[in-house]
Amino acid sequence: MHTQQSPSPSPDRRLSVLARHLEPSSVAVEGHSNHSIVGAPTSGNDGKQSVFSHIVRAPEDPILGVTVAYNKDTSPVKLNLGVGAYRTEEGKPLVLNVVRQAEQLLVNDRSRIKEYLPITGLADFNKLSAKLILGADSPAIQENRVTTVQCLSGTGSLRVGGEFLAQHYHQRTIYIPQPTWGNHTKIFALAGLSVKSYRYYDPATRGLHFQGLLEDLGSAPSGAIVLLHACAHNPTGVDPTKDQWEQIRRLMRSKGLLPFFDSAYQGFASGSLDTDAQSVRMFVADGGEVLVAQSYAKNMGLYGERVGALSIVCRNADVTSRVESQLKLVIRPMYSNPPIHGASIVATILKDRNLYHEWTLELKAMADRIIRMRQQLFDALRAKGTPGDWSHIIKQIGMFTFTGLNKEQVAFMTKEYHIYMTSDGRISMAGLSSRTVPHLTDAIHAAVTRGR
Ligand code: PGU
Repeated sequence: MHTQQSPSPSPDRRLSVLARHLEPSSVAVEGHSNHSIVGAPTSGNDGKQSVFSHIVRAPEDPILGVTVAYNKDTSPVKLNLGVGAYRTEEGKPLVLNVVRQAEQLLVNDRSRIKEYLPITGLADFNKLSAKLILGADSPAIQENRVTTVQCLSGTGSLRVGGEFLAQHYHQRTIYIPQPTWGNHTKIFALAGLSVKSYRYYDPATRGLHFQGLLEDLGSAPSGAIVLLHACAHNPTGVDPTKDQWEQIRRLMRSKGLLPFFDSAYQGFASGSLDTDAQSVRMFVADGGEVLVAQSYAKNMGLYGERVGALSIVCRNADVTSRVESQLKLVIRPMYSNPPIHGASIVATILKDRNLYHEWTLELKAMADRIIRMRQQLFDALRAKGTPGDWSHIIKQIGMFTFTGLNKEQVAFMTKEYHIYMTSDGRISMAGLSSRTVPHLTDAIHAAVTRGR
């Protein structure tokens, strides 16, 4: 056994230990006798079957699997409209200018260290994230009624919130919209909640099924949790109007339903951070309790940095601090504490007036490019005389258009035109550019006129 005083093994000895491990005839490990390991079911050289041989191959993820298939395609005209990730007019991923600037500041700051963050994450980041979604002058923040914990992007924030509710909330049923982002069902089911759905989208009108929504939430058991997309509903691109939000709020509060907002696209729907946070702020303004999961994947382009936050707005400061103490117990055995880099980027941008302003301009530019793509695709389909009413392309908002194309039409477009999208007919408008609109138009036209 090594003690702190003992010298580390010489390079030679480490090499010979490594060589012994790699040698097929020997599986002995220092300090262990050979026969305790030879013949164990996990040994690799005894001709026995793998202990995992019963495992069946899992299907690819319905969204991320689209990129896997796209990457395998060698066609020069291939187009990935699957994953919701922003691309420039040249079809390239974008690192925001403000993010580059913030990273430079962080690198230059020699006082920065790499110690563990607290379980709840970077304190500045948490405070600024709560302000971003709830509003700088939010009374809930001033009254210390909000606890915010830094989590692994939107997904991690939803999962931590789900685990917390499954452990501590009396009503373990969550209602999610039909349809919704595919991962919601799995996140909440695995967190230990029972997942039910409420009507949201009406394929006939390609709009909100408002009546169905009110009926389904109206008959949900008192206290049930309701997952709401704060803005830019994924995959439909259909959001309630302000009036409709107000009716939803009143119904939910009258029945004691607990709102859990998923805010993955703040700033992407309208181009304004405040406008896109309106739904959340309406629910917080009435003094009631709310959960919000925030993601910086899209609006700061920090996808792979995995930066997000879970905020829980409670009735009073005392409950809030007890809730936070329990959130720490949820997080600690999952991943101990969150990573420091991405949250530092966000905090640097949010606390600097100039960087913040520049961010809002870059965000608006991304949102505007998506809106231009909507108009261009709509115009191109009209010009081509493609059968159908395509006005939903310009009416829907956010990253996606829910085209109405069916599974077979999607498969046809992938096979014949190398255009990749999720099988529900959702296309990421952020993946489109003026250059690729004609190709997509041809494909949609061919798909809908096939067999006519
Ligand atoms: N919530 C919604 C509504 C989302 O659309 C997404 C991402 C998330 C949460 C999670 O995002 P984080 O990256 O964890 O912050 N949806 C995208 C990205 C791909 C995926 O499925 O994760 C999409 O294409 O639907």
